[in-house]
Amino acid sequence: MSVLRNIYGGLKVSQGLLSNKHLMKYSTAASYEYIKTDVVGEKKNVALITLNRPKALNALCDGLMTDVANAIAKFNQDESIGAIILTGSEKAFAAGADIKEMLNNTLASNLKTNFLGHWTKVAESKKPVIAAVNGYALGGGCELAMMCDIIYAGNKAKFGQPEIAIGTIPGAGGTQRLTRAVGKSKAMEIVLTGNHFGAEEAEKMGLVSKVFPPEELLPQTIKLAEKISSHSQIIVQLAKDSVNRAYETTLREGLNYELKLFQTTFATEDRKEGMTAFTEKRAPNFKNQ
Ligand code: DAK
Repeated sequence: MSVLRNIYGGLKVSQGLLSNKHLMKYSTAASYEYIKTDVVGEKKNVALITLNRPKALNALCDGLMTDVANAIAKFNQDESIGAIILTGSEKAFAAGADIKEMLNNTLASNLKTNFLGHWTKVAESKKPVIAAVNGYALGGGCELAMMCDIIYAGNKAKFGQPEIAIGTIPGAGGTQRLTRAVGKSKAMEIVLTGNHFGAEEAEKMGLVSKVFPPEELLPQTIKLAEKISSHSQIIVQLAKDSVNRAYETTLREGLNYELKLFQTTFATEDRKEGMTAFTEKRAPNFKNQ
């Protein structure tokens, strides 16, 4: 188990075994088969979901995605949580949907069961979700990362949409979110070849915000999540909603939507508190009201 460099001054943190006064195990009542959940950060306001199916490189079987959807729903209801991190292991964020599980599916069975329909829960999270990607993020793994709001990556991460090589196409955003993120030519190259690409290339394309040495990835992601969590949760929610609108609409309509949400912030106590704190030269005390 690699020891991560600690961002909080001297305490040691082991990936997947987060247990000191800054990193507290989440409710023991929450039991999941394929993921681990923790609450981390100085103020214990960051949720950490770790995909934990190591023998299959975190292949995203139905049960794993059900666990992820349930954990995200649970953390969304928890007022103490300001942001959620989704991560995997040093070898794999996730090597895609579980090929063995879907091997014998048919069109009829897919339609009848709405196969993998619950994946949308990640993208629907009200609270920001940050992907911390080390290792493989392939197929559905890359799509899962793209459902998150921000992607940070370790410098050995490998992204790709290799579905074409197994006789299918991306089904959870690999032709849509990817194209919006990196443009048509790059997306076509990635989807039509199935080639893997590294973290630095992903950053250059705009798919990934920042790249770190693998052992620094999680501490840096926690730091980012803590910063987001320090703001008013309701204002963060509006800001996230407004950025997401840019993917769905024209510029004119998007600007209109943004303006309305900006004006709406003036109906909140937190907007008043934020501006008052600025004029009084003190830190704001947001109440999520
Ligand atoms: N599914 C099932 N098992 C997998 C897997 C996968 N995607 N990836 C790896 N594994 C398993 C391997 O079978 C192996 O298991 P055993 O043989 O030991 O039982 C174990 O993990 C270790 O893998 P390898 O032996 O292959 O390890 P290597 O280091 O040699 O290679 C690799 C690592 C990541 C390059 C390789 O495993 C690989 O190419 N994996 C498959 C990558 C892939 O093709 N991914 C795309 C799958 S299709 C949708 C949502 C999502 C999707 C579609 C629709 N909706 C919401 C509608 C997504 C589809 C996909 O992702």
